[in-house]
Amino acid sequence: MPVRYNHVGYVPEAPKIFFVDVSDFHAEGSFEIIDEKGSTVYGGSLVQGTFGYKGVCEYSGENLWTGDFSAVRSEGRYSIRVPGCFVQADSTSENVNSRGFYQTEFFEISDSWIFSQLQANIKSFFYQRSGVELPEIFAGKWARPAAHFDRNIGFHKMMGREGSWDARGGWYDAGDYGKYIVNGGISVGTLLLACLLGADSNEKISRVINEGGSFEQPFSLKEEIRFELDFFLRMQDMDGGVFFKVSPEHWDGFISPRDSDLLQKRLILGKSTTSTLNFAGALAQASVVFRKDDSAFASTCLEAALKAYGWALKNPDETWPHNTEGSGGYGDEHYDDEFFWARAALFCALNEMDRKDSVLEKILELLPSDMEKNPAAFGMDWRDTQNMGWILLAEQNYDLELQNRARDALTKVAAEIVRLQGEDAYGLAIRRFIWGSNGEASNHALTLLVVSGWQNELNGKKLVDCSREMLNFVYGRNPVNTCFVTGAAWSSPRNPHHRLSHSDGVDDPIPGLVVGGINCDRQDGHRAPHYPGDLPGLSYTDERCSFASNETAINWSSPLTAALLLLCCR
Ligand code: 9MR
Repeated sequence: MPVRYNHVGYVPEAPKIFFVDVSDFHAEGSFEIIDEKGSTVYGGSLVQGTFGYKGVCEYSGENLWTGDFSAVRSEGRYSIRVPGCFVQADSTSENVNSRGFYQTEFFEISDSWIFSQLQANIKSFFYQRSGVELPEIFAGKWARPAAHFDRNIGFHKMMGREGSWDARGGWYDAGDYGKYIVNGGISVGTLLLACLLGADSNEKISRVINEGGSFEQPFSLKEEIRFELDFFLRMQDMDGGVFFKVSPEHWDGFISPRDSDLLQKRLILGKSTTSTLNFAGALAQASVVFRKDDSAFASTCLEAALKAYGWALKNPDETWPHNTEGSGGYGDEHYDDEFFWARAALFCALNEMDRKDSVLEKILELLPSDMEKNPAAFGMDWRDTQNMGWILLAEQNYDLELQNRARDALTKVAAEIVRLQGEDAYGLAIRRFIWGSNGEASNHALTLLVVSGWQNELNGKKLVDCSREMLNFVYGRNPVNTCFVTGAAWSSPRNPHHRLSHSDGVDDPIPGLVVGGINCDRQDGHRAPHYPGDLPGLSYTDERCSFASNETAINWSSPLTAALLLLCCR
């Protein structure tokens, strides 16, 4: 199928760009926008190349031309028609009629789709809740009974520790039933950042952050975050260190949580510098976000964060549990970036609580060298967390020198993202598609949106527009013609590598989940997935076995949630 567009929609006042692959498709050079009644509302010409890119895309083999219908601003449902095609590769497509034009499925032009997607994303965290019942009134056909209580679980033998622990609650990490602090930390930290930045923007967003109770959004974003934080607090050991993960003894099959309970023991594994610092960073952020609503909870979070930080200072290189028998590794032996995040978050929290003590003094002393050691990146993930440090420092007002330095570094990063976007056929700043490329693209969008907040209007708008182009990729304008969010469009994944979706007896997968997407490393090759071609950009398949391209994960949903939320603040 030769037309590449956002399958969900475009926003009225934003640029609206699609691409046509002319390699096996002889476009005549024109296109039309058709409304739901079948009338042509706009006609335009295709222009060779995309953004700054001309020629054959090296990772997809496509020769893309651009159609721009930014002039269409009325809300409604539309499709794109490209006349004059002789389709070779796809001649059986129902979308190609006898007159030889290609017409896409319908998509929206509206202000509301971003908001609906935001709600769907937030709700996807609700669906990932472990240990609690999901009642039908909120979960609809995906209702499920409580399971995986994790109230009284033992420690893996590698820990040499007797007894049991209460590790209930929290979100499942991904398509598996593990609960991991490292990845939970960056995910909840990203959502907390969204709360921080969106706090005073507008009434609609304030409701998303503070009010739940509807089918669309059972819990406010803060309540959803708190569900994870309560689990985090349980994962802190007496000495301040934080356990690494809760894992089944062996990998679960595609069975329900209840069946998993019947078949498997669940265990606590490890206590590392990374898990303890991710905890410290996230909990310190939480103390700021929850201060006004619940000062007692905020203090609990801050005390727990300080205790964790203290443990990490004494144990600065405690490694991850090298065990992947029943859960993912999340192995990382580089700790500077986690220290930076934790210190930046604690710096903000201690100032916020007016605790100008010796810990704060010491942190202030160390932050400049943290900045030195951890240059700002395009985005953050479970392994490289320094951007959380940079963003938190850029957004605080307690130390203007640090603020300036952070803003300056991130502004340069944003300029580089924009420059690279101009060189890529699909407008991405990604130069190699790795595991979770949709998370990466969403993180790039998030960085641009954050930086746009302190630019003048013109520069700010440019960054916002660039961020939209990255989301266009996630929502369908990509070489595999797929909207990577479940339930969002006609092309959304039907068979994600997601145990909850495959064990609930419901045909439709749980909605609002982001799959990893194109991943040229194809680590699932031994499962024989049917990738549509050999080129790196074709490394995605909507098959359950493809854990390397079609698994969902909370750390890919969270930057998308944050980016959508910030777009709604505009
Ligand atoms: O997202 C993780 C990716 O960056 C790693 O390369 C990959 C292999 O270690 O693991 C991914 O995370 C998976 C985790 O290990 C287990 N739960 C599912 C996660 C998403 O695929």
